[in-house]
Amino acid sequence: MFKQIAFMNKTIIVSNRLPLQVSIQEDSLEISPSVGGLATGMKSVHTEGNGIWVGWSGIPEGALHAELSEKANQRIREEKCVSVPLTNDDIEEYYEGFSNRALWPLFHYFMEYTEFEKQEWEAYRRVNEKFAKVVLEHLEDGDTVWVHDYQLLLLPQLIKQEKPNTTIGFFLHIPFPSYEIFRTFPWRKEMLKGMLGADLLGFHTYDYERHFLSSVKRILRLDVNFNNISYHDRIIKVDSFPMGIDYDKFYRAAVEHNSKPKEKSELQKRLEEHTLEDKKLILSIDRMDYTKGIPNRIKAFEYFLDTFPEYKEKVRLVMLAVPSRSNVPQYQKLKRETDELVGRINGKFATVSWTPIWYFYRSLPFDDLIDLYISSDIALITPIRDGMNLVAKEYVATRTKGNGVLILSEMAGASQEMNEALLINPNSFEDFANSLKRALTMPLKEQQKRMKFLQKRLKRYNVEKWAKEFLKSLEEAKQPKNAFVVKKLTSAYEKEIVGQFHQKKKRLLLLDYDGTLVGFKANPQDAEPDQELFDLLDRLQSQENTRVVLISGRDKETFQRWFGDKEYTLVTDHGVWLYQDRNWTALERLKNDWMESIRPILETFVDRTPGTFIESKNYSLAWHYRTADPELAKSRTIELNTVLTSMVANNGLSILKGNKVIEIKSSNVSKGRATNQLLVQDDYDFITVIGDDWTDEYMFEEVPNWATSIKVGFTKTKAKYQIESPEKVRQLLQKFLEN
Ligand code: ADQ
Repeated sequence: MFKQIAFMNKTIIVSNRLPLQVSIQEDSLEISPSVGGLATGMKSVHTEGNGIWVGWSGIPEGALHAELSEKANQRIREEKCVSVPLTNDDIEEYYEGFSNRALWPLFHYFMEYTEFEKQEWEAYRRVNEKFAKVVLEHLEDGDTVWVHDYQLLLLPQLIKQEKPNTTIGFFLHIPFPSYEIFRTFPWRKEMLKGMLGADLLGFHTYDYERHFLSSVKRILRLDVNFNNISYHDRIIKVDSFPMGIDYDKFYRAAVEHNSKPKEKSELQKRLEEHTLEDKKLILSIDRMDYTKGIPNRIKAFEYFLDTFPEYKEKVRLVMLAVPSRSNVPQYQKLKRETDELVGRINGKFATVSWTPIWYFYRSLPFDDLIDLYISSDIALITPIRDGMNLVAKEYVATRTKGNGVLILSEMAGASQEMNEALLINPNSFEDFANSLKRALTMPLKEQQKRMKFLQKRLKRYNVEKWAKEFLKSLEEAKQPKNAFVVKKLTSAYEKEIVGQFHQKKKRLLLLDYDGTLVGFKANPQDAEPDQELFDLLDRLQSQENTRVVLISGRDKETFQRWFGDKEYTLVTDHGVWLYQDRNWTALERLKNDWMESIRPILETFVDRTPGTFIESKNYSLAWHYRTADPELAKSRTIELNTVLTSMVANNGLSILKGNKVIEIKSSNVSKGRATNQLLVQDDYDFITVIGDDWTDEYMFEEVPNWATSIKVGFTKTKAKYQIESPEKVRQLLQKFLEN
């Protein structure tokens, strides 16, 4: 039974490019699976059951005539792939434009390269919608979707809004920048909301995860609990999964190359000559990208040769750069700069028998790559910023004899788990030169010891394990075991409540004000009732046998000003005052002399916490922190709580933690006590109580079992039902008026 279900549900992988290479020669078509790290890692996920991969094939729409295009799609489908049709304009604006001229530089902290073009943003949205359309066409109930990378940040939400029950995972392969960088992005809210369509968001490192959560807290002002985000009625999990490589593949290839004499390629012959010359070989491999720090590395190598001239003619830097995004101007500039630098340094140091830098600007076949890895004494991987960096890991996997030294930039995600490498700050030439010297003189024993640790870790947490761990975590995110169950007010329940309202003869509506009938404002005085609300409440009150009660923590003066000429009953100051038949009476007799000792304490917190303020009411003091920095506010609330706890107990006071507010008031006042006093005034046969705050839980507790209690928001509650927002509350109340 279980097996059958597991087989029926599939996983849909989505990435910008399909894991295929399509090449067309005249009228013939060749499709071969690509061998990249992601394709390998996802292999078992992709081939299992009826899983599919959705992405762009690499061929723009209209590039092939109809017959060949159909043939290509057919072949793509045979590989269990589905292609998303993209036009040349799409590629230019969404991929080369927005993805690679806005997101890529911004997320890698290259602000000076970042271009925010509205038209490209719109293309990005449009193409994400194209991806969503294709995914939705293939999506069935119970399927899981795993979206990859920065080209598709809006996709999770686009899928979620159409199919809320789909389990969606998202993994970002590049860094997530700190809030200070991300906040400069003009469409930051839309972007975060797009990502939050996922149930699990994965990053390479804990730092990226932390940065993301910080932006979510500050920009969307959502509640974050450890690594869980509360968003509407969902809990979204965020975690780090450092991507690995196909370790065995690299290890095996290296063993083979070391043992079997084979026909030698040009490259291998050169490498062998080099070994005979007894020079140490330093290797660097990257995509030609400004994040990889190529010019910087060349300059640092020059600094090394200047500082330690004894290494002239003794070392050689083999630098392999794979052509990449060569249509984007910054990449063309980088290429020119690299060519010039290599020329200049070689010109400066070369002798008749030695050139310090061998530079290749091309992609190499896998076998040649392995040859390079195994022939190099040192790998010099020094990006300025890099999400992970798989080259560093591949180098380690090919060191089957345990020798070799990895010099790795601290700015690569990989450095977090590769402590045994020589980690450097790539911006420090001293650090560079000293580490190179250290690597060149490192005793074999030490090299082997370090390699052993690195290899052990990489072998265990390989790319397949990475994919499995992510999916396991996604499965858990789908059914959070310990999370409470949201009791959402469905339309069926709503109908039932409205039906009852019309049947019953003595009706009581107990309504909290802030956060229930009106949304929160930065300043409480701005949350005035609007005309629509007055009309709604007036009409409810004028229904026969209906009593509307507004019950709030607000002070009597404010409510008098807003509602003094209305027929509704008012309860203010959390239950101190009652306004009934246009008359105020005190429900509790209270002292407020304690305020003079508490106020100065709150003032010191206001001074030290920008964005917070004190609201003084007749019987309570409230410290509001809605607009403060969420992290600072969190630590201040803990601090304030500790300070106050020792003071309040002896004064008969209690501390209420509300929605972004801490309130100190007399212990024998509560909305619950006030509710009780109202309930005994009449023989009600219909009661509905609605509130959003922790203090409203006292009302939910006091009403009889048969009453309807509704909590606004999806946090834990004693109420019977939960509803999304004040807008939804108003819609419900409106239904009481419709026959
Ligand atoms: P990339 O920026 O592409 O990936 P990286 O992780 O180093 O960077 O992967 C490069 C891949 O290309 C390696 O697998 C390497 O073997 C291969 N390669 C490099 N030079 C080659 C050549 N000349 N010929 C053939 N193959 C070559 C993005 C992020 C990274 C993140 C990965 C995976 O920028 O930070 O590690 O995704 O999440």
